Amino acid sequence: MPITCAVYLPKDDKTNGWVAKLKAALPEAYTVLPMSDVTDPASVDYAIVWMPPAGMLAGLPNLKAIVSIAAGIDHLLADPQLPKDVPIIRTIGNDLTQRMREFIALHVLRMHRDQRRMDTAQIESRWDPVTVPPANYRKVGLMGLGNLGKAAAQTLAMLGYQVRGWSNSMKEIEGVTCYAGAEGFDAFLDGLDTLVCLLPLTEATTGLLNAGTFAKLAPGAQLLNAARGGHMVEDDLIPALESGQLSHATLDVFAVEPLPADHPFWRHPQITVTPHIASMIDQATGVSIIAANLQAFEAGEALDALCTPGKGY
Ligand code: NDP
Ligand code: OXD
Repeated sequence: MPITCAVYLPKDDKTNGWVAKLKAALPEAYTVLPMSDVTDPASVDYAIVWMPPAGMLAGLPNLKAIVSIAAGIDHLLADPQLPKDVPIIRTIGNDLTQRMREFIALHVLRMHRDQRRMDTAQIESRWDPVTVPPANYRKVGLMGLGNLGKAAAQTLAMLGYQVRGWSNSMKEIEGVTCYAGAEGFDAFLDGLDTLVCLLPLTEATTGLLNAGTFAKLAPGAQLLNAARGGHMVEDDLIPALESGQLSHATLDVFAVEPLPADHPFWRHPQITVTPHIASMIDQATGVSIIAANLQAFEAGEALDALCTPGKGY
């Protein structure tokens, strides 16, 4: 019996690219096809998907696992008809962690060193020297200490920042002061100069970046959200920037993506917008991770990428 893998991404050309590369990467025993070509839903063993429409996965009665073409699984859990007993395998790996390390280091440094001011001065041919304190004077806090948050925290610690981290369960990470749970949240936030969000989007983390949270940071603090748009109450951001509570925000993720052209974030001088590219997966990397995960799962091997049922991430 072939092992059938059906692939879905919202754009057909993307789906076809993933299908072609997965076919090339997997042994002959695997049949890979676009979800739109499935004629017998009962034959599908694995659904490999990004943002499937609600109900699509419920229509596949014999799934062995659902593969998220992303580290986040919120795009699956948003489906009220998601089959609850089918394991979910997320797509994580060293390349993706490395890309996130780079993105976080780049933008924490850019905000700390006031690079936007230099960029603006250059456009105006204006010599505008400014001095800022070095990293060891600055407190940076990472919300989320999973694959990505831990690596980002270690990178920032290496750069000399005073680093704090916050997670569900208490961690021990060299060079990082750790806090956990709702009871540790205020102490974690207290007086931070930069707040970085690398949490999964769950019921408990939705809207955590809000006016109340911003008020606990140092005046003029900086915000970096590279997790999900749903973590931030978007209406609270511009008032916090205009009151001086925040001095800059760098946002890679938004409530609505792509960010609509008339959204005020695009033109705000204290906001940097990037188009959800912090650790964007490329097909070659994604395919090699997914092909290895599928074969390990078929062989009954333990997988770091397997989500714990009911945990929500
Ligand atoms: P992990 O699942 O490895 O880590 C999640 C971390 O968040 C864990 O440390 C977990 O705590 C913590 N956490 C979860 N819920 C809470 C809570 N309620 N309170 C406090 N801490 C909590 O995720 P990754 O690091 O792999 O990825 C994080 C997110 O980053 C993804 O879910 C995705 O949304 C986003 N992402 C964004 C990308 C981009 O390009 N912008 C690219 C890739 C991912 P504990 O360790 O105790 O379980
Ligand atoms: C992810 C993402 O979750 O790219 O992997 O956002």
